[in-house]
This record gives sequence, C-alpha cells and structure tokens, in this order.
Amino acid sequence: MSTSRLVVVSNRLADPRKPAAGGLAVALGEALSKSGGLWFGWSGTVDEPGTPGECRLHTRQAGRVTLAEIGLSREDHDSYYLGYSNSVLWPVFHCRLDLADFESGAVAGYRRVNRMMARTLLPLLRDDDVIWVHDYHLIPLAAELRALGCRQRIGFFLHIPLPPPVILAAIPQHQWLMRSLFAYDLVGLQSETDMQHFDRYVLEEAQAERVGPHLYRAFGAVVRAQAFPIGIDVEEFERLGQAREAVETCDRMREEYARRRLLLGIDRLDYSKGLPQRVRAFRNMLQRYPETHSDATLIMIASPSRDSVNAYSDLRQELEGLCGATNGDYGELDWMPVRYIHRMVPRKRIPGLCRAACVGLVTPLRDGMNLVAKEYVVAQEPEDPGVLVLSRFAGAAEQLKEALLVNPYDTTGMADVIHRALHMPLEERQRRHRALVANIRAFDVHWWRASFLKALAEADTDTQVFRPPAISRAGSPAH
Ligand code: ADQ
Repeated sequence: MSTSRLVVVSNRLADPRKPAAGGLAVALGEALSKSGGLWFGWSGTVDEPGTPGECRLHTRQAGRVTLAEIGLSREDHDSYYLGYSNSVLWPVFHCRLDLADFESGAVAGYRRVNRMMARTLLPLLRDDDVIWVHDYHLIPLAAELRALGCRQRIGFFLHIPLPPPVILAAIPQHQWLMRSLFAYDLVGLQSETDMQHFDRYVLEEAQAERVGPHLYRAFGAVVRAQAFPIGIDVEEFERLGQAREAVETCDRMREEYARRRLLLGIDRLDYSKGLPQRVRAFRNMLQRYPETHSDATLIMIASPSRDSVNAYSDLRQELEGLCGATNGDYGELDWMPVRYIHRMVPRKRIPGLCRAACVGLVTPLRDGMNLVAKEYVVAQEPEDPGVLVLSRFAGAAEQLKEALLVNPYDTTGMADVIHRALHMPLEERQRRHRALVANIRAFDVHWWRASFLKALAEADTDTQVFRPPAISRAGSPAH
C-alpha cells in the first residue's frame, strides 16, 4: 500500500487518543498516526455571531496526528448543520420525507460551508496526500476542492443509508448532490442495498454507464463505487469489556435485577432508531404473554441528540409518554417494566450493560450500519450468550444473519420475536452467537479501513484512465 500521508475530513473530529472517542476515531487515528496524518473538521464550537463563510483555523498535535479545527458562525451552523445536513439529508436518506424541510433555503449555507472548508483545507495539502472525506455533511467537498485545482486522490464514505432513487429524487438538489459524488475517485457505501440504490440512480437518472467492475461513468467523469460495511474494533471492545468499569456495571445490574431478565436498547434519541416502535412491541408482548409480567424489564438508554431540530423534541415527548403509559398500565409496586434513561452512558460501561442483558434490541426503522448491534454480540459470554434482535432495515442485517431479524413496523410480529428471544434454548443461542462473532471479527473496523484505502489506491488508476483532462466538476445546486 502507498506511504502517502492520510488526510481525514469529517464534520466533527475527535482526539483519537481519548477513550471516549470510540472505535471509529481510534481506527482512523491509527491510520493517521502511521502516516503522520492530518484530521480536518469542525471543532463543534459556534463563533458568536461570526461571519458566514468565514472561519479561523486552529491546529494542534495529538501524538503524530495533526488536528486542524474550524469554528462555524451561527448562521453557517444553523443552515449547514441543523438545516441542510440534519433537516434535509438526514431525514430523506432515512426515508422520512415527511420530516424533511425543503423550503428553508439552507442549501446555500451547506454549499457555503463546503466551499469554505475546501478553501481552508487546500493550503494544508501536500501533492501526494490521500484524502478521505466522511459522511453526508460533506458530499460536495471534493467538487469544491477540484474547482480550486486539487488533483489528489479523494475518497468518500457515507455512514448513513442511501435511499432508493424515487426517495432521493424528492430532494430538489438531488442531481447536483449525485453529480458531486463523481468528483471523488471512490465512493464507499455501507451495504449492497445502498449499492443497488446508487446503481439504479446513476443509470436511470444520470444515464451513467458501467465501464468496469464497480466503475461508473457519468457527468464526464468516472467514479468507483462499492460497499464497505463498517465494523467495530473487536479487540478494543473486548479489552473494554474486561476492564473494571464494565465488570462492575455487569455485576451491579445482575444484582439489582436478580429476579428479572433484562432487555436492552442503547441508541441516540433519533427518529430513525425506531424507539417508540420498540416500546410498543414490548407493551404488546406484556399484553399477550402475561407470564412475562414481573419477569422482563426493558432498559432504554437514548442519549440526547440534535435537540434544536423540532422532530427530535416531538420524538422525546412521544417516547416519554409511551414509557410512562406502559409503566402505569403494567407496573407493580416492585416492578417497573420500562426503565428509560435520556443520557449518554460512559463508553467504558457499555460492554458491562450489554453482557447483563439477555436480549439486545437494535430495531431501527432505517440505519446505515448500527454498531451497537455488533457491540452487543461481542460483549456476550460465549458459554451463556444473549440474543440479538435486529431490524431487517439496519445495514447490519445483511451481515448478521444469525440474529433474530424483525420488521419494526410490525408491532405484533416484533413482540413475538422478543418473546422467542427470551425463551431461546442455550444450544441455539450459542450456535447463533458463534457465527455472529466470527463474522464481526472477520469484518472489523481495521478490515473496513484497509479495504477502503486499498480500493482508493486502485481507484486512482482506474478512474484516471477514463477521466478527460479538464472538466469543470463543481456545478451549482438547482433550487
Ligand atoms: P449513529 O447513528 O450514531 O452512527 P450507531 O452506529 O448505532 O449510531 O452507534 C455509534 C456509536 O455510538 C456506538 O459505538 C455506540 O455504542 C455509541 N452510542 C450510541 N448510543 C449511545 C448512548 N446512548 N450512550 C453511549 N454511547 C452510545 C452513524 C450511522 C450508523 C453507523 C455509524 C458508523 O447512523 O448507521 O453505523 O454512523 O458508520
């Protein structure tokens, strides 16, 4: 593999040395560290009031990695981050057209920030850098960089699902967005389903041609597009699971709930995660299987997320109402059916919580991958593992076939599957767990990173063969 310097660009950046950073940041940090790399992104701060389209760059060292951070003006934050990224792209890509706000004009701020980021990043780049851009906030970044003359290899990875063409086409600027992807050398998606959506969109809407394995020509450019299902850092998570905090958490939960069996969900409080549907299914199970009363307790940990976007406060109210009603209708003096916690759990406690739960509920309505599903499996004791109940609409379902797959829209069906999970015989649990762990281990985050970067190195040669010498690839969004 090449020894070029790696430059990672993402909306938010994290210090990869800090334990709270999580597996993805650690895995990217390792690759960055090896090549003395650069991580460029938003610091998470808002400069009050600041000037739209302008930012100050702040760089600092984190070991061998240079962190280059910018702040955003209030107006840029509201239109780029809260507006176009999280009130247009996030809902549409998760198939929630009803929650998308197409009227706000936020696309101008989205484009302005991408342009500003390209302008700020460009002088930091070296000729042989390899640039890896992450996620939906930064789809047009390569096009903006190319318009400024950037010729380095650039790859893009989308962490959320790509919707079917008919849904994507609801975004007034869909052609501009998809055309922007052709400024990259490599586009990585999470799943084969996402790849099918990409394939259909570019063939039908952009009259693209397939010009080789994973290669598409359209808009006068060629891009390689492929699925790279993201994994977790299995060894890091196992180490975390053996550490004091995780062991203590597991012991305390088992002691506290000695007479109950725990079902666990850990999510961000997001409408894509299917949280009300999960509580409804649990309630349906209590209603139809009375022997589960006083026996099963559902723990829902939903961390605060994007509070200032309206759809999120509505969801919080709905969820709190459902949890309260279930506890009111079914609870006993000594048994509360649902424990709902609106907080982030410290990362060190997650493996212990997962181990104490005999059912892991990962039931999104739509999800890019969902790493909690993989973490739950890895945290289990192989001799007496818990059961993963997984939505068929999570990217992880393509890989984790030995989980119990559910349709979260089907309340009764999901209630039956949860009931089955609670009663699964030990031998079946062990067999399913062995197969799941083997898969998660084989396709971990290191595999993901290495296969993406290898494909990016190859994509450079592939796409250059087809690329005409001078095409303007930036374009403008239609309104
Ligand atoms: P997210 O939607 O944030 O990620 P997910 O993959 O489920 O979701 O979780 C990412 C990490 O956050 C996991 O390590 C998990 O343990 C942690 N986490 C989630 N909720 C938590 C809580 N309440 N407290 C503490 N930690 C919590 C996006 C996409 C996903 C995709 C990932 C990675 O939406 O589909 O899998 O990126 O590509």
